[in-house]
Amino acid sequence: MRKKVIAGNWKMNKLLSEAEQFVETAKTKIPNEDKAESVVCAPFPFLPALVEKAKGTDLKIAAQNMHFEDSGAFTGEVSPAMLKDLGVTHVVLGHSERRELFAETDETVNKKTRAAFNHGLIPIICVGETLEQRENNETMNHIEAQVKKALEGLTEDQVKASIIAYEPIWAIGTGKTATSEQANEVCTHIRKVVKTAVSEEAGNAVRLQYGGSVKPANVDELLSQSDIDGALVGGASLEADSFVQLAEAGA
Ligand code: G2H
Repeated sequence: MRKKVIAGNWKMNKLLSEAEQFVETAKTKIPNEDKAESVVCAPFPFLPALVEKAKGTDLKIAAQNMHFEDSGAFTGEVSPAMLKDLGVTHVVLGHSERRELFAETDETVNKKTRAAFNHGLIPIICVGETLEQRENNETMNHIEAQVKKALEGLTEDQVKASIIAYEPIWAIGTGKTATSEQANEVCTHIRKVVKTAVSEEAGNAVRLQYGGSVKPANVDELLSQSDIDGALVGGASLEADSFVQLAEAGA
């Protein structure tokens, strides 16, 4: 059985005091780590304080991006070594907003994925198609290419430890959720791609999240699907009570 993983992606929201208040409220209410993993993906400036606040609890703190190099002349960037040093456990890579607005490519996502593992961080690798690609029946091919490139060069154990988030771009922050069948169909395909490209075992172990307008009202149905092992949640993760409800759905 794959353990469910619920990750709240705050994007560029909250101030430090609000972020700390959230963690204070959520940290004792989320399910036991043995039952489900609960992760908060916070903006960089909040990470040290949130890691400190969540210490000793089942809540894990993640970053929303990072650079692939260890250090160097990369003004404005944050390295995997810095994140690991802070106590961050996970990092979101290749979110569609980063691909669309900040020139993230399949190649940089692959470099970042490898760098994450080199520093003991678990990547949450985002893939997804545009509305145009869906309407042109290009979804499966597009997702397959994104997944294969993201995982290139990883060991089988690293692939097993990876989390891949399927986020159809047309469903992000739009209120339009993919139906649970649509979401599961793509997740089943991703698992098949991993089985073929890496191994049967890796395909069975890799955890697949759905993301795109997930909320307490639709999370149960999405999580009941055969190949959906969690959710990456934006808007509905901003309130602690809503995040806790989502996390409980994973338990
Ligand atoms: C998709 C998702 C979180 P939302 O971007 O990654 O956001 O749940 O607001 O659609």
